[in-house]
Formats: sequence, C-alpha cells, structure tokens
Amino acid sequence: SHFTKVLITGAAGALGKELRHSALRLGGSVRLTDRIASEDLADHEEDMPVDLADFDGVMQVVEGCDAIVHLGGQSREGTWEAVLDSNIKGTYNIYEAARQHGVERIVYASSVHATGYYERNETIDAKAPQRPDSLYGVSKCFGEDLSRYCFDQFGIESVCLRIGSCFPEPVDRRMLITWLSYGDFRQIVELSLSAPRVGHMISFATSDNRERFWNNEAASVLGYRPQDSADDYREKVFAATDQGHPNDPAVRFQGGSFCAVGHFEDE
Ligand code: NAI
Ligand code: 15L
Repeated sequence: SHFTKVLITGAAGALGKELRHSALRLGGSVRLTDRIASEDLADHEEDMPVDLADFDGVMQVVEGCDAIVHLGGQSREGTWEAVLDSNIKGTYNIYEAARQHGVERIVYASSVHATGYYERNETIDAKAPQRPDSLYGVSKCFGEDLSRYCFDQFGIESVCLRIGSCFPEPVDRRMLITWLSYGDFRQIVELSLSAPRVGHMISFATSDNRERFWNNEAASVLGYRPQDSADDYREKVFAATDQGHPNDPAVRFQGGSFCAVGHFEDE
C-alpha cells in the first residue's frame, strides 16, 4: 500500500498475529498495539501496548500512523462493561485519535453478528439494515456507524469487514458458510489498504464457500479473490457434527449460537 506506518490494534490476538505476516505488504513499517505485549518483534515492527479505553494512551499510539487496522476489542459476547469499554469507548477512541492525528484510512473488524438475526434461508447484501444478535453485535454496528459518520464529516476512509468465522479450519456446519481462512483474511485486509480509494465501505468477508448468506459486491470492488474454500472440509465436518433442529435459534439464524444465548446478566 502507499501507507508508511500502519497501526494494528489487537495485535496479540488470533487475527492480529496472523496479520503480522502481511506487515510489509500493509505499509513500510507497522506499529502493534494490544493490552498484552506482542512477542518476537521483527525489525519493521514496534509494540506500544495500551488499553483501548484509555484515550490519552490511544492518542500516543496513533500519533505518526497514516492507516489503522482495528482488530482490538472484545471479540465475542461479554459483559456490558467489557463491550462498553473495549468496543464502544475503544473504537471511539481510535476514530477520535485518528481524526486528531490525520489518519487517512481505517480497516475495521466488524462481524457477521452485526446482521446475525437474518434467517439462514435469507440472502442479504451489505445495504440490508443491521440486525445485531448480541451486545457484541450492537457494538460492531456502532463501529460501522461511527466510521460512516467519520467519513461523511471528516473524510476518514474506512473498510468495515464483516468477518465470518476466521479460524484455522471450519469446525461446524454453519462455518461451512461463514468460514474465512487466515490467508484470505490477510488478502482482504491487504486489498483494503492498497485500493486507491475506498470511501466508506462495508463488505462481508468469507472464503470461496459454496453456501453463502450474502451477496457481496463490495468485496469484488476491492479485487478480492478468495483462494480457500470451506467445501474442502465438508465431509469431515458433516461426519463430526449433527444437523440440529430447524427451529433451534442457533440453526435458524445467521448468527448461530449467539442467537440462542441472549446477553449476559450483570455479575
Ligand atoms: P481475539 O480475542 O483473539 O483478539 C482480540 C485482541 O484484542 C486480544 O489480543 C485482546 O487482548 C485485545 N483487546 C481486547 N480488549 C482490549 C482493550 N480494551 N484494550 C486493548 N486490547 C484489547 O480476537 P480475534 O479473533 O483475533 O478477532 C479480532 C477482531 O476481529 C475482533 O474485533 C473481533 O470482534 C473481530 N472478528 C473476529 C472473527 C473471528 O472469527 N476470529 C469474526 C468476526 C469478527
Ligand atoms: C465473531 O464475531 C467472533 O469474533 C468469533 O469468535 C466467532 O464467534 C465468529 O464471530 C462466528 O460467528 O463464527
């Protein structure tokens, strides 16, 4: 990409670690941040741990970066406090620091859980109204809306990637639809930074799986061509798992088990 210093938040997490392999294709150098320190730093990497809820700390971490890949935060349903601090305040802090420091573009890790309450037999596109399935999903909708506001008002570009299930391999039947391989994840993030102009974009992000919930024009605009497919794991997953009951919310809705749980009671 044409960016010179790219900040990766959530760098010590599962996807952050994977994205570090792309560092040299993202920008000249990368700055890592997480509340946990990252290990085995390469010459082109620096690490500045911070809690995303700490605005002054986030301001320091963002200074000097011209693009951000924002992966950090609560990555599944959690308590309201965790979602509020890490995702709502954390994502606000990233965008506000980006505005004050003149960051040009942000790739935001949104989620399928922003639209998890669409039924599995529906096919939607990225313009369908949000339909979150959890407080976690609500926080991803907040990030998508905040990023749109920051583009319309301040011109900060964002690609919101509604990541499906990004794991080493699909392990249940829903993931035969939602799976995103690590390689395809790296490709779509790299393209989100190297595209000359993205404006404000929302794109689903999955591999080349035969079954799909989504029409996904935005990904083709980026030039994304997934190299992997959950179909290679179909027989293995079918042999290891049950179909489930069609009226079970985990089977009925795109968000899967998040739709069967409900949010956590206060502790
Ligand atoms: P992860 O839980 O492995 O990594 C998240 C990282 O964020 C962790 O290293 C954690 O320490 C850090 N973090 C959490 N709260 C923080 C805070 N307040 N301050 C600083 N750091 C904080 O999650 P994963 O799988 O790597 O996901 C990365 C992003 O992608 C998350 O935003 C997640 O919501 C999103 N995503 C992931 C999917 C997946 O299948 N892996 C699917 C859809 C979205
Ligand atoms: C997500 O948003 C989570 O980050 C991940 O852990 C999975 O639960 C994924 O969605 C999924 O729905 O498979």
